[in-house]
Amino acid sequence: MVQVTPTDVLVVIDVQKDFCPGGALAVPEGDAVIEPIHRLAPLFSHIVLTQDWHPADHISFAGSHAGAQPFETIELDYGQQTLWPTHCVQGTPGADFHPELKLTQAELVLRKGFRTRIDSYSAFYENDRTTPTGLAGYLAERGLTRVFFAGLAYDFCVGSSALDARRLGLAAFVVRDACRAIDLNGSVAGMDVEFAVSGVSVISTLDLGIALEAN
Ligand code: VGL
Ligand code: ZN
Repeated sequence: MVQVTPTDVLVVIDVQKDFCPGGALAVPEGDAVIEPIHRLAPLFSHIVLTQDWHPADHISFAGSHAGAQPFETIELDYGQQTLWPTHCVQGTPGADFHPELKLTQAELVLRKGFRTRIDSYSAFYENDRTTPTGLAGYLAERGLTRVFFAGLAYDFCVGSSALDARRLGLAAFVVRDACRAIDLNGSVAGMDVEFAVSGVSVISTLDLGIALEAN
């Protein structure tokens, strides 16, 4: 069992229409995270939402590179970058939070990936690994030191965020059954290993005392 305390924060990553079935970059069963997240939410005194928020000509879109296909990897000045279908374009319906997600108590909505030339999987640092989003400072100033993650996708934005939380010296918990994965070229297994190496705790809603229908 893990006991949630008042200085813990739940960070809900990218539960947006484009990452759910029918969306531009649909994660298998992406919308299935909503129910467990709604069950988790009342345990937390603080909730932060992230929103993937790209300009239409974003560098992570296959369409921004002549001859490139979605899910290919290319080399950019900051390293390897997977190319994605155009998704979560600023102000489009696909960038909206899933309409069934009801977390009006969330205290911060953090947008990321808004710089044309850098992608941002992590809620803390963009993919150049140096440009901060401001979330580390926000959590520090508010005295929030343990971060619980849920949402989409386990192997990209949830995973990168949890790893960065550890690098920042925060305790990081990923609520596995409140996440769904893309699973591209072994990315789930790779993330599992990185979590183990970095000290990210992978837990379930049951560890937080929640019995889901699906458990
Ligand atoms: C994500 C790929 C591209 C995510 C965002 O939220 O995991 N994945 N943009
Ligand atoms: Zn994105």
